[in-house]
Amino acid sequence: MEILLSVWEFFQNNILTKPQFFIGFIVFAGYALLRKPIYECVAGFIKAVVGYMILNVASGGLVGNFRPVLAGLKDRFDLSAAVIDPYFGQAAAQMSVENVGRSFSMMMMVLLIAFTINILLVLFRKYTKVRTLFITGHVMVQQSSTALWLVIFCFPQLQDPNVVVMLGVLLGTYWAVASNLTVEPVAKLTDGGGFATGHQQMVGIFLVSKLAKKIGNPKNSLENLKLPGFLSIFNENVVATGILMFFFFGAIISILGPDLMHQIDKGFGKNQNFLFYILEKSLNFAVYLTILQLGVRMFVSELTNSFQGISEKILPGSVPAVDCAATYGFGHPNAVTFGFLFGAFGQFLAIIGLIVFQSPILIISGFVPLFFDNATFAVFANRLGGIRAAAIFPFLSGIIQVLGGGFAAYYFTTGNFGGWHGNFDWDTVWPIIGVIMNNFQFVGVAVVVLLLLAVPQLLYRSHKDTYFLIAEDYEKYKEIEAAKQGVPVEEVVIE
Ligand code: ASC
Repeated sequence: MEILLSVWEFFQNNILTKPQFFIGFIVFAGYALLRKPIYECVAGFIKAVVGYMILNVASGGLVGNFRPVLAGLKDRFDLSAAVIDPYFGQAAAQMSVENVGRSFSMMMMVLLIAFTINILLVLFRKYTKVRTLFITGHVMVQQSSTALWLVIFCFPQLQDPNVVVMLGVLLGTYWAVASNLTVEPVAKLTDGGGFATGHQQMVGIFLVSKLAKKIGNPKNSLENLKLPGFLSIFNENVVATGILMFFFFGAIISILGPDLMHQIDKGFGKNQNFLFYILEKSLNFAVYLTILQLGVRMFVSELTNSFQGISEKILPGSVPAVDCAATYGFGHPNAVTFGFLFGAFGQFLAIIGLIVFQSPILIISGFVPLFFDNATFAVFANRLGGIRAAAIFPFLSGIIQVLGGGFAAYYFTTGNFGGWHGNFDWDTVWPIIGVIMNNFQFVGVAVVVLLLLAVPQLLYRSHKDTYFLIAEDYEKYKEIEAAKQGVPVEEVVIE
């Protein structure tokens, strides 16, 4: 047991929580299983690791650059507010756990059990209908932390080992089932890209992909937008992002003022002009988005080529579920910015609502949910329902994030420690799970797990003939759809 634990600890510290190595080793193993020569396995490992590290530079840059700006609003107005962001949420969850005298290190065992449950659900996919393995390590850590507090909050008397086992089963089932919901949307977006999303808004992606068609028309997408006259400069992603962010962050940074910015941002040089500081900061957004796309392209192509080895030999028919940013390279580049801005409108409107209606808790936008959830929704919505859907869904999501996150921060009391997880699924699905657990205790947990397990069964029933095929052989899937539509494969319409 001791040895097992230290092996797991090593794995967790060096590989699982460093997704670049996790994905790198998966690529290496995948190529090895495909019997590629060793030098190709090594080359694949390096390209995947470097690609992922480039993605990390970009998402870390975005988060590091813009999170303090939003959180600065809290200091500026001296608010006691909870920031809805997974980094703040993780810290608040840890403080909550320790505040009631419990050990936060349980989180490590929760991860182990949850990951094992996910593997088992994929191994028995014939019965469970689960096709996806969630491998986004840093997100798994954040989610284990928040969920650990939820369980301790709902079951204060429960002994540590029972907490760990119960939560491991619950969380592992959520990872498997929710990422499985993204298989069809991601396959269609990426034209059989060979991956799914394993992140923080998986149920949201499913909802958007089901509803987008009803709200808009894919023909009126950002790709087909022809802007007249000077507006045509917005067709170029770097220009559009640069200008929009200049006004967006310009407004917020001006409200915060140069003095506060000097305090919260060491990158703001003493002799730098305020306007040029704002310009540099806003244009950084376009810089990171460009880097992000480069990194994504690199690791995604390695991962999808090599994962065939894993899905042929070890976990038959499985698909890796990875960071939401992996989808950005397959949508219109402006969709990402679009989603962020409309999400921000929704969040700001909802925050004003909290103030006007004197909510017992106040919320400050966190950058991670605001950007990564809503950008993701816009990428899917634009493809399936055009610009209209790409505006409406992030806007609605922004409102839901604030109201759901506000409720959760209040009900589960993490607001007292300044934060809540804040990503879409954690403002919707998880608060509901938490309330059910709190009211119905063990019966509630059992009902939630059973309901979750029923989801892939229902999905399977809705298209039995292509359910596994869409993940295993997208070309074959397209042929079948084309035959159904009575058209050649080149003309098949995949909705
Ligand atoms: C998260 C989180 C991040 C970002 C990143 C997006 O939820 O913790 O750092 O989103 O994964 O690429």
